[in-house]
Amino acid sequence: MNDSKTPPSILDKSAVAQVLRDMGLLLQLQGESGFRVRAYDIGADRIAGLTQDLAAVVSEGRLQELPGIGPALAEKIVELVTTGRLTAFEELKARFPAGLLELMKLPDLGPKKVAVLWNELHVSTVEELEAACRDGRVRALKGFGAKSEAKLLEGIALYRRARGERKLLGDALPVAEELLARVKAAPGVVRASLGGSVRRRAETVGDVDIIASAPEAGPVLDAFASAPGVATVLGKGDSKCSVRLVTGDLQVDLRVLPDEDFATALHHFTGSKAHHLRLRSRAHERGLKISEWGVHRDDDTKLKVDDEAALYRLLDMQYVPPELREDTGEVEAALAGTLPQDLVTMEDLQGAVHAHTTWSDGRDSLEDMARAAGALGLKYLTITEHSEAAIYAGGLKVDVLERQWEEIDRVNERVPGVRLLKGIEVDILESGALDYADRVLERLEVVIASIHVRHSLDEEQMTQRVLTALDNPFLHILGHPTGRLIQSREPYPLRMEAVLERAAERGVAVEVNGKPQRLDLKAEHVRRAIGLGVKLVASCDAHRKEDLANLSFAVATARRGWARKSDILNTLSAERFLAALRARR
Ligand code: DGT
Ligand code: CA
Ligand code: CA
Ligand code: ZN
Repeated sequence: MNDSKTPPSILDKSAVAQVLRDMGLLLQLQGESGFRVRAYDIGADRIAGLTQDLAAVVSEGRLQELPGIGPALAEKIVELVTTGRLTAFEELKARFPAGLLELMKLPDLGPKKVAVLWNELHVSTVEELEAACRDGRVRALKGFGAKSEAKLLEGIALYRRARGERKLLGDALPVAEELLARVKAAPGVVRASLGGSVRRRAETVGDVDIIASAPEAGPVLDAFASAPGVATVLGKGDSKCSVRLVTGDLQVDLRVLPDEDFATALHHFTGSKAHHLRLRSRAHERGLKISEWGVHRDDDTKLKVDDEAALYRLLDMQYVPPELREDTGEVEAALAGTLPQDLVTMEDLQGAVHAHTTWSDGRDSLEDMARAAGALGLKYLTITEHSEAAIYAGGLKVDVLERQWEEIDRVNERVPGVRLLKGIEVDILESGALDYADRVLERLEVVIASIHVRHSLDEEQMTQRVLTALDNPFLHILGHPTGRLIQSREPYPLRMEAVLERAAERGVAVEVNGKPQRLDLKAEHVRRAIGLGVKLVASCDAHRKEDLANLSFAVATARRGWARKSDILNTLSAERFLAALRARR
């Protein structure tokens, strides 16, 4: 399939609201109060709470219909949405040290106190405040005391913990790609790429790394530092620049080098460190030295390395794709020549699995989902609503399900080129039985079974529950097998080995769910599943059109688990996909 998706805007609703709030804070720092300050706060609340699409409201000129938004504020919001920046905000920001805005976000600190800290102690960063509290310099100030020093230190710790949280790949990657596009368009840029954990498609990322080559770094760094969506420039040198974005509080590091150093720098800054360590000792054995600065012989002559493939050739090993560079056996395999070279790609997918529509808890209609799938170049989409027991998610009673089949037939006639397959995501009940009778299940083309409730069984009960479900002869695909939600819910206790063995035995496929919070199976389990001969599907778990893009995260996770095209059933045509599902043992 082709990968044509509309680029997300750098400034979403929450980012626009954030700029308005910051604007209010800076005005207060400047000594203003009253109506003008409040207008920004009210505006921020309105935008943050908007249920409609902000870009649409702006383009249709309907901003001023929102209560509390007058002409002056509307003009500023239009500027933000259409250009990604706000001149008035930039000008105001330039009057104060950059760190003051950040200080005002600490618990217990507002504009008044920050103004005192700045005027009296020249404290303008979190680090300087921390030092001032530790030295007991803050307690002497008017409006502060020994107690407030202790409280501020606590607040700093809290703030750092929240900030230190890693971001989901699904949140970071679209923003990273947008910035990468800006870097590529900067003056003189020859090559540019994402690096680091984002390029390796890790589940979560600490920060985003971008590597670019250009004859001169300065203009590229300038363009980057002033890109829309940049909240703070954290540091800028001759060849690198770090910024924090408005969206999601994300840090992005850019490095710019001469083009002859691009390949080795990209390789270095892609990591992982563990993978590098292994390569360095391999290089050492061959009289070579690999570092951030390139590949050198023992006598310090520098070797010409045009691209990453050339680097691996120098080490006399197979090329290792970024997603596999984690030192989990890829180095050994690449040395032995056994690393799979045909990992699954987005282009290999012919269909998308696991989609919900307005018939259960999805946002878009059957027809809209079909058209969106077609626009992505997909040939089929499996419609899998929730089953009856999933009352919380609008689960379908059997007569409603039958009516949906009629509607699917109509949509399939109306929308050429894409076939909706009739499926269900049936709940696995506590007993391991499925939520519909066999005589219902046998009439469906695609049966996914998932656990959605009763997560708190112990490992043995949970394992038995899933094994029982796998024994159902009408089940085709096991959905999000561990139930984890990254950073918010642990996987339920499950003997994965037993589950995967049973899936292999029964010929049940297992889902690689591409929803960024799930990524379930995870890469390690994908690899084990393949080892046991289990077939997989790359799924989007879509609840709206945009979620079809989740497929790319399913593919990334599958690749991280070393999956080839032949391991993923939805690389087949619709007919062959259905035949593969039916081939139960
Ligand atoms: P993250 O940002 O925590 O999700 O993970 P990475 O892998 O993106 O790490 P990051 O951003 O600190 O550094 C990017 C890459 O740069 C990293 O994957 C490997 C390389 N690198 C950074 N620091 C070191 C180091 O001290 N030693 C080595 N060998 N490589 C490093
Ligand atoms: Ca990084
Ligand atoms: Ca970094
Ligand atoms: Zn679902």
